[in-house]
Amino acid sequence: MSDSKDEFLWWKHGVIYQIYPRSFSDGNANGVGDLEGIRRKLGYLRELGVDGLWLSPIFPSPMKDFSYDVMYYCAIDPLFGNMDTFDRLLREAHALGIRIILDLVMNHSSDRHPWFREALSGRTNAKREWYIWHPGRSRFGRRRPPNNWMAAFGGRAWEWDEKSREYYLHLFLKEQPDLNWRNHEVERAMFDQARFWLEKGVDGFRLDVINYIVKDRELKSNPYRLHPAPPRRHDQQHHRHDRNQPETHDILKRFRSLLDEYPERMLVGEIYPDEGVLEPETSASYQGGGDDELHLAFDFSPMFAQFSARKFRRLLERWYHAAGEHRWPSHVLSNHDQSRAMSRLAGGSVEKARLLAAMLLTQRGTPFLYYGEEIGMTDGLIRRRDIRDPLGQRYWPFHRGRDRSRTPMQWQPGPGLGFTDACHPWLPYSTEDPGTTVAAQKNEAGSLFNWYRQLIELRKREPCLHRGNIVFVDSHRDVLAYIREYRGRQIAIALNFSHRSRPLPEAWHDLPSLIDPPTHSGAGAPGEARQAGSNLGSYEAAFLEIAGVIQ
Ligand code: TEU
Repeated sequence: MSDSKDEFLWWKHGVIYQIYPRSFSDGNANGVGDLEGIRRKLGYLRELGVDGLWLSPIFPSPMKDFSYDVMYYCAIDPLFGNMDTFDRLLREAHALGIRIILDLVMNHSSDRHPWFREALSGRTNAKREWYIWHPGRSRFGRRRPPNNWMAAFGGRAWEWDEKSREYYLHLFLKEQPDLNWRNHEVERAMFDQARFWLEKGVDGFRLDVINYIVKDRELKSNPYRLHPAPPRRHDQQHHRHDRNQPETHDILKRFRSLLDEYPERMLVGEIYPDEGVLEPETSASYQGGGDDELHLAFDFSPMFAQFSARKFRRLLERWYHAAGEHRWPSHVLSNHDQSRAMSRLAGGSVEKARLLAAMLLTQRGTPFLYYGEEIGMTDGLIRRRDIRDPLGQRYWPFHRGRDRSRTPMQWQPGPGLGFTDACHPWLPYSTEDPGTTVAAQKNEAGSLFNWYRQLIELRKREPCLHRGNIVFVDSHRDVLAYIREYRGRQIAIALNFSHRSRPLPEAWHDLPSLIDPPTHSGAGAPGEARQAGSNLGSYEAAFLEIAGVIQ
């Protein structure tokens, strides 16, 4: 894949936007979002300025885990549309310069997938070894599972099949049996399915829990964590043997070769760490030497961070160090599994959300936005009877589940919020406040939506921001300060994480602002010195020009 100095490569220099299809836009008034709904919003996505869409799974599924339990990998669930709707969406997106990646769940299938049904039919069936089976161990005359592995969604990771008298492995629900990636037939079948989508023109894949796919050959038990994190027993273990096995890298190398047969396709991997643990080095390792495994890997450190300049500097520096020069970083603050950054980090404050957006969109590496982030959607308050997520159903009230970050997109004030014409959306709205809608924010110059649009536009316009180096600058403890540089052009960015006024780094006092109006405080037109001079206002983000022209 070519990457000449000036070429704008969508997945590297652009911005990617995650859509949870059930919740983005409902095209057929049944309360659940779909592909036709997404198609109708392509104009909006172009206006926002994103270059690629990642669609959470749209494959046929019994929906135990909302399409992360896949029944057929090469079809569309009727709830979302059909192959014609998909083809039309892809064609129209491409015509607008928007790429689409799909969410490939390679670790497990649904228990209703024909492969698993065959595997269940008996120990000698040809598909039996496509999954992971074990007769169990006997202890004091009682049958026990082969090891202590726990499922992420509750209980043991082993389910007893009475008919064939063996356990099968499932790291998530028992309806999501794990595929056996030590069996090359599985790899061949999965790669064929990936090829099906690549041939259609799909621009790549987000790979679900890709670091889980290979398990310890001897199925050794996991060690326990010294400080267990209740309530999930799953989190009380170090996941040493049920994920991150070295063979995964070989599989990814082969997958990358397949992708490279097609121009400008991309793989981004979900590298899930032990809950609450920061492991950017592990994420980066799945990018291999930079061009032979994943193009991008998620680092979830910001999901476990606090709103603090020092903490963000530390975790960003660690991520950049782990990635090195040869692997391209990526950045994400929210997704469909975690509390939204607007609630988790910003505590509902639009000012803080603006600061986080400024940070996200001026880093070195590909930014991922999560639908609704651009209008400041908060987590929904989900009542027990409205819980749809299996994690929440199992662990409520200790873990209220992931529905809170999957509530319908808020398009416009009024019934259905422009999301649906049905009486009831599949999940309640997080708010019906007219101000937190696309329609209201489009018309308001200083809105969060327009701030995102402005930042994305600036990032695209400035090679410094989408491809330059980054150097952090020592500053006040509440200020995150850094310089982006590309071929002699330099931009200084200072982010005040405090509600109090804080000093700018001294050398930057008289620099002209790059944006107009510069931000919600410290006004001044482009080319003029910021009026605030030496201080940053409350939660201010300053963009300053150090050196002008590209050499
Ligand atoms: O998520 C991986 C995963 O481990 C999380 O579900 C995690 O357990 C949860 O967020 C609690 O912290 C991926 C998908 O993103 C998720 O939606 C799927 O449910 C899961 O895999 C199974 O496919």
